[in-house]
Amino acid sequence: MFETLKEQPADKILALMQTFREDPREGKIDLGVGVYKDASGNTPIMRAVKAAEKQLWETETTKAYTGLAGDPAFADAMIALVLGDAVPRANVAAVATPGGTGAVRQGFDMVRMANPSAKIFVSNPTWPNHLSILKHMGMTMVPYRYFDEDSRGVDFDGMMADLAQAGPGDIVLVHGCCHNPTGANLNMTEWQAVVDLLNKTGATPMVDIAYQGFGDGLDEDAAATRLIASSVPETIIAASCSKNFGIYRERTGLLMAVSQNSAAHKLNQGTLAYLNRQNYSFPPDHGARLVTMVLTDDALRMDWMAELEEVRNSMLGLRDLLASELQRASGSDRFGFIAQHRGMFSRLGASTDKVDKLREDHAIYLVGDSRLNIAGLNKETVPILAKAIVEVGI
Ligand code: PLP
Ligand code: TYF
Repeated sequence: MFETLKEQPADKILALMQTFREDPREGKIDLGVGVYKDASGNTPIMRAVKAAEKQLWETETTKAYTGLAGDPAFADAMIALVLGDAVPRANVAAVATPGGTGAVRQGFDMVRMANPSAKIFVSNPTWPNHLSILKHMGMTMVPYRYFDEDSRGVDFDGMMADLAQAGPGDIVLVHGCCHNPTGANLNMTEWQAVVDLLNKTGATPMVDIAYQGFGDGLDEDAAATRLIASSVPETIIAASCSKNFGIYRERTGLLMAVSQNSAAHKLNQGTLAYLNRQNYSFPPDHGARLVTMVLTDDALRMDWMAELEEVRNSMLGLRDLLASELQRASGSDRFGFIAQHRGMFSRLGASTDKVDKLREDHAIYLVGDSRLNIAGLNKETVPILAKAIVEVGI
C-alpha cells in the first residue's frame, strides 16, 4: 500500500545543512541553519545548563511519567519568563511540547478543533515549517505582506491592510521577536496598532516566540507578546527553549493558551492536555527540567542570563561589523539594514542565482531566499563575506 505515497519536498534549510557537510572545500562558511555558533564555530552547552544537568544527575530519583501537560513547575517558570506579570497565571493554560515546533503544531491543532475552516494569516515570508505544517494539516493559509524588498524593513502599511481582512475565527500568526527569516521587526507603536486592529476585526493572534533574548534582551523581546496577551480576548503562544537555552536536541517548548478569564482556562487546559495525549502522551521532560532548574535557582539564572547576553551581544557586534565592512566594500550605505535587523537572521534580498554564486564560487552557504545566520560569522569571516557579496553583485 505504501506505493501510493508521494515524495514529499525536503526542508530546504535542512537539505542545505547536508550539502554543506558534504562540501570538501577548506574555509567553507555555513550561514544556513539557525543554530547559534561561537567565534570558533561551536554550538556550546550553556554553563548553567551543564551545571543543572550535573545537579540533576545527582538528585534525580525517578524517570516515571510526568503529567500529560508536563511538569507544572516548567509551565510556571516559562510563563513567568515569557509573560512576566502581563496576565494573571490563572488565565494561562499551558502544556510542555517537544520543542517550539511541537507547540506550533499543537497550537494549529487547537485552532482546527475550534474552527476547522479558520484562515491562518502568515507573514510573507515566514519560517517555512509554518507553511509546511499548515499544508500537511489541510488548513487554509493567507499570506500577509511583511518584508519590504526596498528598505529590507517591514512593509507595515501593507501588513495592516492585509490583516484587516482577517475576521473572527481566523488566526493571525506573528513572530514575537527576531523575525525568521527576515530579521525585520515591528516597533512597539506598530505592535500597538496591530493589537488595535485585532480588537477591531476579532481575529485571534498566535505568537511564535523562538528567540527570546537574542534580539534586544529578555524583557524587550517579550514585550510584544506581553502586550498582545494582555490586550486581546484570546492568544495562543508557542515558545521554544531551543535557542535561548541552547538545548536544541532536547526538544523543549511550551504551548500557552491565554484567555481573559479563568473560566476558559479549564477548557483550554483540558484541550491542550488532550492534544498531547493524541500525539505522544507525555512530553519530553529532560530539557524542561533543566530549564526549570536554571530559571528557579538564583545563581544558575544569573549565570544563564549573563551568558545569553554574551551571545546576544556577540551577534550585535557581528551585525555592526558586517554592515561597516559592506559599507567599505561596496562604497554605499545600502547594507545599513543589517545593523537594524535583530535576532539570528538577516535577509539580504538577493536573487537565488546570486545566493547560488556565493555557494558555488565562494563556498559561502546562505538559505536560498538570501537569509544568512549572523551567528555563523566571526571577525575573520565577516570581511570575506562582505567582499564576496559585493563580488557577486548583491
Ligand atoms: N519557530 C520559529 C520561527 C523558528 O525559527 C524555530 C526554529 O528554531 C521554531 C519555531 C522551533 O524550534 P524548535 O522546534 O527547535 O524549538
Ligand atoms: O530556521 C531555522 O534555521 C531554525 C532551525 O524544519 C530549523 O529554525 C530549521 C528547519 C526545521 C526546523 C528547525
